[in-house]
Amino acid sequence: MNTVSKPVIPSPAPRSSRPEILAEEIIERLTYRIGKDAKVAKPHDWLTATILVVRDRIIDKWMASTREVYATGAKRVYYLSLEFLIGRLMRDAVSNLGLMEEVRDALASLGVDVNVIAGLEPDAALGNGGLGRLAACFMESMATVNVPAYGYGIRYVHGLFRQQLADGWQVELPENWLAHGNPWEFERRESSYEIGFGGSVEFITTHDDQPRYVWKPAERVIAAAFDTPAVGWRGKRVNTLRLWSAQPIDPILLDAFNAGDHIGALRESNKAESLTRVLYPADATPAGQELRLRQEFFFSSASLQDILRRHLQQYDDFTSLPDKVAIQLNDTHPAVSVAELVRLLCDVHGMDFEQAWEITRHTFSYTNHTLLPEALESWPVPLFERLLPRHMQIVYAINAKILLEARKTKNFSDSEIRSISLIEESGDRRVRMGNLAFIGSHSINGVSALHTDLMKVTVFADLHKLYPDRINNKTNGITPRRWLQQCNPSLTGLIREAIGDEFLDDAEKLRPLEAHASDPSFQQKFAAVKRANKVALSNLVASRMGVKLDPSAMFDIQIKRIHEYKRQLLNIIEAVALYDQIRSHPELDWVPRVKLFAGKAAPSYYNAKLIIKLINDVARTINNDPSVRGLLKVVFVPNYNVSLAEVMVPAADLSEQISTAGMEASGTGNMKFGLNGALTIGTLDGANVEMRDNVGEDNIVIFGLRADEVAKVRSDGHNPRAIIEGSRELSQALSAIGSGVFSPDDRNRYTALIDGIYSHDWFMVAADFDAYAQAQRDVDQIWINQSDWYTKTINNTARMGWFSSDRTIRQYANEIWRAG
Ligand code: GFP
Repeated sequence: MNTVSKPVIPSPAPRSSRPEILAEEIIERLTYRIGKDAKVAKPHDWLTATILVVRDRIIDKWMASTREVYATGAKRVYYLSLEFLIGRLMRDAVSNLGLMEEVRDALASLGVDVNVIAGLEPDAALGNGGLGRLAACFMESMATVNVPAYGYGIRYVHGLFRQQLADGWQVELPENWLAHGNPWEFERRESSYEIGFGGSVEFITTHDDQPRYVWKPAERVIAAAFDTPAVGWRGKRVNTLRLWSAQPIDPILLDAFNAGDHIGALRESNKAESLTRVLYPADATPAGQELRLRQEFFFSSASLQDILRRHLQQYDDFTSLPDKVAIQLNDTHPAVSVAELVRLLCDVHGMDFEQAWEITRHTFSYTNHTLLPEALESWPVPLFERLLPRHMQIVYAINAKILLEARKTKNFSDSEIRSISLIEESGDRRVRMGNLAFIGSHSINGVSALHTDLMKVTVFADLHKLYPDRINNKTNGITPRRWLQQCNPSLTGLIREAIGDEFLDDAEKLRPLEAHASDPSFQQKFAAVKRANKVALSNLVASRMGVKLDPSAMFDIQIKRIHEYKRQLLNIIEAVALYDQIRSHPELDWVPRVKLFAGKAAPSYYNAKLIIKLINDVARTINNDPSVRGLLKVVFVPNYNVSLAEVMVPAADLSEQISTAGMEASGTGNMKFGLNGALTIGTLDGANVEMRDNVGEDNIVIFGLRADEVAKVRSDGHNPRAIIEGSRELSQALSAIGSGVFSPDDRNRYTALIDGIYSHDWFMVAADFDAYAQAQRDVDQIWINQSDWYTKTINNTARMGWFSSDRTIRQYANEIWRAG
């Protein structure tokens, strides 16, 4: 008998958060962890030391949250996303722990300004736009509403490129967020998995006479885990964001090295590491296709191996997987997971195909973020087959099963069969990842009511007919912690004064603010907060760009990825038309406006980059024209990222949400602006529709064709030339741009761009122009009556609570995951 009893390991003593204790600990970390004397410490050292102290206060809660799931057997949610657009973390963590004042005081006692060091934290820009930012908001909300969750993604060494402007053109520079190390993350060397590519598949019979397929990959890399804690509001729960980094199996080929081939000795190692080196931008060239598919498989396989390992450790077998595990596929990027889970269950764990397929389908759910056909991923069959030969077999096996079922049970016609097939047959044969994600999931959700309805009749019409119960809607949301409390502390303070603190825990409790919407003294305070935020943005613009803005002008802002369907072009053409009007009618009372733009264009997206150049060309002309008398300014603020959004959103008077109806799945910027007291000018697209329903028609300015009208115009045959000829303002603006008024150095620069509007106008710029211009003049009329303006904008803040991502996550948890 073993007489040695197990030692009782004590938990660390709870830590005090009194400022003097925090200050002591900061000095301690600075000295012993960073190895710096306080006398010579640089601001970055203070930042790291502070993060380490805050992090310790998170860890206790993190461990408790993890232990609790093991103890209770609660279901775990896994959010697989190729993108997490996190931004900075310190303010988020400190504020969610309720330690803002204590940390500020502790640092002040050491002569350090918290705002200065918080501003040094690099943005973790591991995403392109709304999709990645949604994943970051969801991580925070899952912890807030107490869902045991893991985010899984890639630890890109270089996040989204840094954007600079050179003579008004976008220039992409590498981003280096890890340059000073990353104090938030923990490397988990023990959690690493082998990931294979290429090679062949063998069919063997095991010693117990079981037939099995064995994939013999030609290449292997290691996926190593890096964990970052995700803290919920009031620090109640801490979840894990696990990001994978690729590492070589052999760091160096010593034989080659010793034979004098020093570069060749590192070739394998470089190849492995290049897998997770850069975030691959959306809409990029075919050249990067293979890398992108490799990234997708790499992180899917690593995540699934990790999920199965954890499940097996706790539950012994996989039949309980759908009861204990929910895996959400964020877009099609992780869709190869469907085939990978079947492979792992069958080939590695010996399950038969039918059972593996049932388990897979009940475990996955899929979120679609776009209806744009070009954005629905598909891979050339030869590429897929070469890189993932076993998965190709599984895709064919799934396809055979589903197509037979459709033919037999639903009598599907040939054309319906073609449209639900996992293999695209027209032109080059391709594997359709949208169909794979759909077929492999028990729930498929859109991200706004309109988008979900359109999914049913467009991209997934036939799959919806086959599985009518699977498509459902989960309208997006944003976390009010980052997008109100942290980015707009003055407004938060003002709201607390007016209606108390309940809204901090439940954003829908902002409603009582409605009672103050018409109160002149509250309006004055609201306006003062807005003005201070506009001054802050003006200071940023002055220091970065040397452009002076007048904070009493209307700040009219459009910030998001640059894309033709998002219609920055419509906005800038309207600015040109307004410029003409101001010059032709100096006698009228024009409302002074500053039109601000920010956003990045995918490096290979020529028209998007040209639109950036156009905005800058127009800005230069208008801003230097004395006859405008400062009534109109146009500014493109470079290097849009989460931190810049945190300054621009609170400073907006007018929010531009003007996509071609039917093309923006949801939008989430629209929600951020509304929450921070901006009026929206927008089309009935994406979540704008639900915003109108929530804030009321009087509190939003809607214009333009609706989604069904856009579809009709397109199918009936659109004649943009006739429309342009019928609109004096539009035709003048287009001919000014097209003929080189704004580009005297290259008169033909915009000819093709403008010709596109004349010839097909796919994005309905001409079709919507007059309605948009009229809506802008309506906005001016509201602005002139400032009391009316603030009634509307206060109502926006009051009624935006439903768009909290806490609500969205509760719906996912109750209706899809059945967890939490
Ligand atoms: C995409 C869609 C948006 C949607 C987000 C999140 O984001 O309409 O709001 O995903 O669901 F297009 P972007 O990359 O366009 O920002």
